Amino acid sequence: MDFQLTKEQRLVQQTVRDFAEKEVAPLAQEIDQEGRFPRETVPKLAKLGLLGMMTDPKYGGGGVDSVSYTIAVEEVSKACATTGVLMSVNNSLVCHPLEKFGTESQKEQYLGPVARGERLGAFGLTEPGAGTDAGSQRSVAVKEGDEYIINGSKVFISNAEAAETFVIFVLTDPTAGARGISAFIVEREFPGFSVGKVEDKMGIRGNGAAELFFEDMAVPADNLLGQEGKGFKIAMGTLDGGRIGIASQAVGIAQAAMEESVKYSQEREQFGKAISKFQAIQWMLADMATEIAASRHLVRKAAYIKDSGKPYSVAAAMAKLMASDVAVRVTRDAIQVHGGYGYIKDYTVERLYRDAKITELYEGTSEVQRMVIAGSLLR
Ligand code: COS
Repeated sequence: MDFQLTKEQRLVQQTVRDFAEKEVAPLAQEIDQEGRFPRETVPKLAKLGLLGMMTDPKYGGGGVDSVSYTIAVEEVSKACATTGVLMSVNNSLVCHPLEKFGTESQKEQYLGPVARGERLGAFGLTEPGAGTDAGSQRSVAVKEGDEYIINGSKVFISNAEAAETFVIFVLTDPTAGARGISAFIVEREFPGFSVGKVEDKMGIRGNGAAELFFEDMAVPADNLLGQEGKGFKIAMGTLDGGRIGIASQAVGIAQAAMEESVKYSQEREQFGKAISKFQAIQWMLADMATEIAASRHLVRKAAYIKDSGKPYSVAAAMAKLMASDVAVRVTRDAIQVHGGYGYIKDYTVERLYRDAKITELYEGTSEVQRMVIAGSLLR
């Protein structure tokens, strides 16, 4: 067992850290305040190869391991959690299923442009009545000749505001429940496809989460991803990797909150000395550091298992459960360290606290992660 990063992984860490500090962090506050999608960052992420990191270089990807990917998502999220999830969605929820389940021609037509960042990706699973109960889809595809006609809608779709290529999940057999779900690749330009209201959210305010509408949208039968009826499994398998991305995002948010707290506690004086001299503050910082390190280990372990080709659903669920819980606790304590100043929008920890909360909700709530973990114990 080796806990050291490899030379390549350290290089990814340093390169992405430098990039995030220079290009991502300066926009974070504005993106949050204006709820603005960071469109100008997309080509920069693409140039550095951060939008298709694990994709085979044959399709324009970076071909790096999943551990390197967790490091990159952590670094970008530390600078701006909105940009972190933009990246995680493109890599984990779009490039991954296109590469794993796509035909050669689908990979050439769709994976390449998404992995190279020429077209941004989004993942459409959630519906108003199908959140945790992802099997209860209502959107329907009916086959007519060499097309499927799709009607329905999606909600809370990250990246939707700017994305051009979508992996969506709809019923091809409404009588078969979750086993009647199929995955399709659709493009923003398809007639009958539209993007609705962009949500005004508590945190990750610039990720362009919006509704999708499909009104008699004709999709070529060739755009079926995987087999008919296998959509639920494709979605669940994809979310396993997505959860590693979100867990990495949570670690990045928590790390940022800890670093802000260390800095502030050494600058802020009360009772004639820096508040870092008080044990109450020191203990909070010590707990932050310990819990972040534990989360990071779970995240990298899940990525390591994924890279080794073994099942990683449970490891991913554990990593997300713990890292998101820690992110919420650490950011809350970071506000405590900052006192009243932490409650003011001028201070980064105020945003971090709001950004952290979503990590307990999307790509499976903490309760879902517990269902996956408990399910593995009680089989
Ligand atoms: N990978 C591949 N296949 C999986 C899988 C995974 N991780 N998890 C389940 N499956 C398969 C099962 O093997 C089963 O296949 P069969 O039909 O051949 O038996 C099928 O999917 C149904 O499995 P199961 O009965 O365990 O699924 P449930 O409906 O009980 O799943 C939970 C329950 C809650 C775990 C699941 O619906 C879930 O993860 N929901 C949250 C969804 C989510 O994260 N939404 C947020 C989206 S934000 S983009």
